[in-house]
Amino acid sequence: MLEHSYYAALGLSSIHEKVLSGERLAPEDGLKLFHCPDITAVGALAMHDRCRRHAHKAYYVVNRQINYTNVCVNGCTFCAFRRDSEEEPGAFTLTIDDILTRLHEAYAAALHLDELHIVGGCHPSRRLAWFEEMLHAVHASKPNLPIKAFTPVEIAHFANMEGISTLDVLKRLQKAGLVMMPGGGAEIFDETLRRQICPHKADASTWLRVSGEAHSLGIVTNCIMLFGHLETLEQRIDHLCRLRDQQDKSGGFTCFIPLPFLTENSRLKLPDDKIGPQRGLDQLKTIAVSRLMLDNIPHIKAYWIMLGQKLAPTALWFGADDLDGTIVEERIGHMAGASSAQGMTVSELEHVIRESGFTPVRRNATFSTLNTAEASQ
Ligand code: V47
Repeated sequence: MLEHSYYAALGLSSIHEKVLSGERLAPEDGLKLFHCPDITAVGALAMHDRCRRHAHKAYYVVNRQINYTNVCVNGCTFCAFRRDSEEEPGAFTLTIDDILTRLHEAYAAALHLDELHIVGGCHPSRRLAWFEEMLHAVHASKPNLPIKAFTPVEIAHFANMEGISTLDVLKRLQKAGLVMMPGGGAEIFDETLRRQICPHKADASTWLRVSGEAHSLGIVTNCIMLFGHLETLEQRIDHLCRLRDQQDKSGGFTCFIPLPFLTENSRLKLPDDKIGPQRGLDQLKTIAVSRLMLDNIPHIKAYWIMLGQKLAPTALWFGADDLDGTIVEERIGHMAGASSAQGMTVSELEHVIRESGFTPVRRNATFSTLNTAEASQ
């Protein structure tokens, strides 16, 4: 940990003291950290916090992602994955058999999954009964496999389609086998910016309310922030503080995932000063500030698909403690130009974690740690 005098010279004296004593940072502290040009000073604070929680452990999960459709009514400007209708080139919608086939292929390839991650676009006609049937079918096929599915945005969409409450949707899906929800759709909470990049998507208060409802039922969830587009640093801090406030109330966020915006094939065009090689530093700093601001969320994920396979392990030194997983097939990032692989093997993940100076820890969807013998049952 760097010397107090070093932080004093950077004008970060009180932040340094707060981090050492475990005191909560104020929004202005987060902004100061963002404005600090010395990335190693910010990173060392985040590393201190991360080591206090997780020592030198770095988590990964043996998982498979499945996107059931990319047809979506929301029309978000940043999204290269979505198609507005079934007729548009590149549109796809899977059947339950397609999903089961992908699941069985994973096991046939000797991948003993500890998480099945299922999300999709907000399809205009697929009804809640189909999703219940799909969860039942997956659960019947692999009863011990934790299913992490549907963002708060999808839950709000199902509720609108059925004319029922989001709480009732959650109860029905939980009964059908849902144990955990991913954090997508949060994007950036600021209302003005949301009107620009995702005007038809569930709004910030709905996203937060649905997350809280899930927590009240015992469904743990994740949360994301999409950054590196048109947002200001103040809007990033506002986003983190809204998540922190929600977590104070409902307590069920397990992991925060800062997602850097990938620009290829996106209708959202960025000004030149927003794109460039400096984005790597901004991504590391955002991970570090997130670790320091979100004192009540246990895990910070460096999602290797979006960050890239070089920056994600580097982020373990900047406050992140999780790399996500084997994935197998990824579409949202790759349709937006991600240059990472489609998946990584367990030995690749463990190797990169070890080579980066950390101890690999295998976990399941809800972050229970597994020993290797238990994991491969
Ligand atoms: O909400 C869409 C993002 C998210 C782009 O909970 C983009 O464990 C970058 O939430 N560039 C969906 N990002 C993915 C997601 C996720 C992924 C992995 C793990 C978990 C988890 C959640 O993807 C969307 C949006 O923010 N996204 N387009 C893009 N062009």
